[in-house]
Amino acid sequence: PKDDDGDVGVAVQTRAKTKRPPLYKVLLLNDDYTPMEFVVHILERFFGLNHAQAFEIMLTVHKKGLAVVGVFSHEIAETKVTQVMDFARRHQHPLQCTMEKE
Ligand code: TYC
Repeated sequence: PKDDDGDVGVAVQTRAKTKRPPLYKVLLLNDDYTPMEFVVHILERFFGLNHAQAFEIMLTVHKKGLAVVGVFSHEIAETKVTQVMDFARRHQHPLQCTMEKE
């Protein structure tokens, strides 16, 4: 149709927003009962850390109360939390692992 309304057309180019999926921090919490070696084992087994890295993060949790173990997509973070919580429960340790949006 003919554009005779007298307005001044302005073509607005908008940038296509490329939405990155939100990331989630997986946190390990300290407690007084879970053995240090058990925590180190979990960090090696479920987070692919070498022994030195695992020991370092375990000590950080022990001293500071918690630490970020890794940052993942929602689905991967949920899987890690479930794996840690199931493994801890099976061994009757009170270890707590949670996730939070970054
Ligand atoms: N505080 C525990 C102890 O002294 C060790 C520990 C470290 C427990 C990290 C939990 O996420 C944890 N045996």
